[in-house]
Amino acid sequence: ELQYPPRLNCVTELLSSAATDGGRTALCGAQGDWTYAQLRERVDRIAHVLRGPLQLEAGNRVLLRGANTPMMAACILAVMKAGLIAVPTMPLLRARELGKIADKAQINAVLCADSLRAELEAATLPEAARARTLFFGTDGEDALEALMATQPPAFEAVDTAADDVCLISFTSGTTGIPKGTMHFHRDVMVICDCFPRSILQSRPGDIFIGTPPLAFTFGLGGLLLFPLRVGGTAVLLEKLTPETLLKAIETYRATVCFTAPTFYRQMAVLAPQFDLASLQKSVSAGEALPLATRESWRQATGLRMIDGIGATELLHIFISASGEQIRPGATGKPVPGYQACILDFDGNPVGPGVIGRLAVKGPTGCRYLADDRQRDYVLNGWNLTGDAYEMDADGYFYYRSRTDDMIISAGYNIAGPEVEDVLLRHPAVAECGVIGRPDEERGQIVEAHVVLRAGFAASPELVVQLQDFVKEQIAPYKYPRAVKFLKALPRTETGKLQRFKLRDE
Ligand code: 3SK
Repeated sequence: ELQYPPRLNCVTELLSSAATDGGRTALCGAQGDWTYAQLRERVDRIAHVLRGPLQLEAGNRVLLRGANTPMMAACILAVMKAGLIAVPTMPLLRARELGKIADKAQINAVLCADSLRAELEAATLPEAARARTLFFGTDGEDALEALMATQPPAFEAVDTAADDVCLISFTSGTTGIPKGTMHFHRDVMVICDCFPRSILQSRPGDIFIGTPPLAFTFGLGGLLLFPLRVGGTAVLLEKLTPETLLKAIETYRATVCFTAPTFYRQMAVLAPQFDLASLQKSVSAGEALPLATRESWRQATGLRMIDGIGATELLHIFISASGEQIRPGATGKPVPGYQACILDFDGNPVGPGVIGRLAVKGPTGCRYLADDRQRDYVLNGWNLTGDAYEMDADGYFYYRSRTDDMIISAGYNIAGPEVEDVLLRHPAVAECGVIGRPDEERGQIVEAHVVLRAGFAASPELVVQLQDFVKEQIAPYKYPRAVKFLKALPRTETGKLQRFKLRDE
């Protein structure tokens, strides 16, 4: 049972848990480790800066910019502890995109890593927020650290209601038009008490590591909130590659890894060069996990991947499975606390074996900030995630495609990810994205966009080989009639394939 008091500040809960004695390591970063006592003190000093020198008031919104570092984590927590609303933004966003978010979220202040200063300075921000902008990782006159040093080391958390907004998380989804999703203090606790307890079974000794940015709720949960909730340790590193992530797992003796299938695919190839004995759990989310990737990761590490589907709108993962419950090919079952079903396009539930729209209900849900798209996302209390799924008779959910990614070719329904999964098994294919291309004769044809592994070159012969390879393994009508070779696939910062960009080519 998830029950929280009506007055609740999530940061008080996360940082004062009995499990977190002050001497334990809370965060590790490239510049060193922070104990829980050090984290609490830094959070408190930042909270004082926000409410003192910056004169922010309860409910004000603070734009946050930074890569995954302990200081970025402390800023997010401080904003919430001070009764303000955190608006974390993806590090790679450009000035134009930042300006849109700042405007939509009506921000009142900014805390920004000095390394991201140039793009922030080029963005159009409300005047009052510009005047209340501080940078961290610098000793200039607008340095956050300098002001922190002048503030008291302890801050009493602002007495917030459980359903006060503490986070506005932006998602561009795969379409590119950003939406702000609002989350309460209670929602933060809910996600810490659902997936990590029932699926991950996190423990105080766990050391969490991974790639998703803290500005993406997948990363915020997996690499900050979940570790703190159990008194564990979070390793926050910037600019990780598959190779440096493997190295970091070895160095920090990480036990839990959060990243996306693209990373696991490349890590599986390199894994034998590293000592990964500490690793016990590997969580994949952010996009669909191809069976081929699940298998190669298991072969390389012996670990069964914990797949999951989440959404920025619902804050974190709501369908998943671990251990003996894992059924290869399926994402899993609703995480305890959530319900899921499949609806047809008229909104009626369909039974097992029928592909339809995934609908989810639970303790978190979509609340867009001033956005008409709320009407499309929530139907009779069910959140429509935009994914086409199928459920089996045992209640397992199988990803088929995004609802608008289903390819209909000569009357056949073809799920692009199924074709991608086959192509990924071909030795020449490193990455691929499959879309439907309009076609006069067939309505649509299957078109594959392929990134080749090193040592393979594009050729008409290879196209035929790939087509035959698909025809041998799945129904021949699913083979890609068109194959294009690319150097890289267009992806969002969170790793999701931007199929609309492939379609627009
Ligand atoms: O995109 C996802 O699948 C996801 C997973 C976990 C948390 C948040 C998101 C958006």
